[in-house]
Amino acid sequence: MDCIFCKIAAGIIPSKKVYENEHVLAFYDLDPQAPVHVLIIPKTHITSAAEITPENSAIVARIFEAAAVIAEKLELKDGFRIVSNCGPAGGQSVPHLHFHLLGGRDMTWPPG
Ligand code: DGP
Repeated sequence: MDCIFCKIAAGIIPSKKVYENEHVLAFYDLDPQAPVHVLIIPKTHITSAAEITPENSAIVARIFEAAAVIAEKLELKDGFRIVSNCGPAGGQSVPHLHFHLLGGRDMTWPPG
């Protein structure tokens, strides 16, 4: 298991958990880019959004269901942003599918 987020999902590397169910784990990002910066990951290894297929795409729905629960729990009443960086040009640094949930400040557009 040579994947940081697989190790976090397995509890081998500690994280500050926000939400967890059978399929999904959410924890605070080590390098927050907003007052609230949570990473939501599938517990099973999928490398990136580019690896989503009809066979594994249900996890994306589970992740967005978790995002709505987390946003409610963290009182992001004014809104939030969900981002998934994909591949080197997309700015992905950890090759395990993850969604950044950012909130607590006004977001800018376009992102850098
Ligand atoms: P990305 O660059 O989109 O692949 O996002 C990866 C994020 O993961 C980045 O914001 C920093 C965060 N990160 C990397 N390693 C760890 C870790 O060990 N623990 C936590 N909580 N976050 C991590």
